[in-house]
Amino acid sequence: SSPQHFGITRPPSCTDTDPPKVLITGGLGQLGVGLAKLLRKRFGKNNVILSDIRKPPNHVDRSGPFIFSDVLDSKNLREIVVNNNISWLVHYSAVLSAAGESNVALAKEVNITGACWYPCESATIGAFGPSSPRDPTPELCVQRPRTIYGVSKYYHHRYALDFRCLRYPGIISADSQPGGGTTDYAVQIFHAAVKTGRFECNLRSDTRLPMMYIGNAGLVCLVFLLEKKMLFILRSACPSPLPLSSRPDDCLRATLEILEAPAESLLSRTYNINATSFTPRDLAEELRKALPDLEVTYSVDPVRQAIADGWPMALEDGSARRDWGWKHEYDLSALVRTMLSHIATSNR
Ligand code: AKB
Repeated sequence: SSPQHFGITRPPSCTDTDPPKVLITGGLGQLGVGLAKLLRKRFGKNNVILSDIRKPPNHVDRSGPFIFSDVLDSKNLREIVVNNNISWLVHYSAVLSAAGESNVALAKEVNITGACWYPCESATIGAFGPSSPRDPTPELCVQRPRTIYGVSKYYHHRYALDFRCLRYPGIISADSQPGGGTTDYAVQIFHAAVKTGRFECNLRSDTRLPMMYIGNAGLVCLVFLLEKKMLFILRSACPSPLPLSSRPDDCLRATLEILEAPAESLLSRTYNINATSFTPRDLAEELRKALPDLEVTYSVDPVRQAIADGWPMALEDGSARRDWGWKHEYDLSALVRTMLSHIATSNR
């Protein structure tokens, strides 16, 4: 099928005076709910529509509009864009890497056919393959991804879409769970560590992958401040300097920054972003500083291991730092302290 832009030909721009009307597809995955919350605060709750093919679970913020949208149904999408005067379209629908390998037909549909419409897309380390340099992986290099998930992220080069694309590392979130990915272990281990003190990891202990934190530590820290007894946790939970505002954390901030960057500063349309990079062993060691009895065993899933072995170990992100001032704030230790404090608060 040929690409269609639904009339969205202008890239997003922070010089626009009217707030954008935003549609987020695949909004109930790991990233969409947090992004909707952030964009609603910035542009008004009715200007950001979260969409998915599933019913939102109860914990999802219902303060703004939620609608059904199926990225495989171009007529449905066209109607949504036209009826709601959408000007920014953030495409988060995807079947993740390991799930994609077990259902290639579905991944092709969602990740390739479903991605051909978008002026603004997200991608991940899955866009690279074993023939790309892995440590660090530059912005411009041989890609040749081996998974169907990766092929689909590469496919946009075939279309002359005017869009902004971020290549995310594995994303670590406290309040949303990934599903069917290769980097999922790095979220699951936190919940298992707190709940049972044990975790069985499906990647080898020395598998190094790039990772990034998503969350809103500023708000959490403020909550802690109100409860004086939690002051100690506040101090150990936040990276320094303490983010005592509602400044969003790495992944959401990067997303907002690229969406709002002046078009003329973007020398590229596709950017790698990097934060930290670690192995399951590094993560377990860092977790043991807070939970010394944590036991981690390894039962390698050959599909996930083969995917991880062909992915970047770290991403080179000099262009994002140069063009729109990208700067990460969460290294491994800040990420672990913040995740643990989030999980502790939500379990109280
Ligand atoms: C996955 O593991 O498939 C995703 C990704 C890194 O793209 N989290």
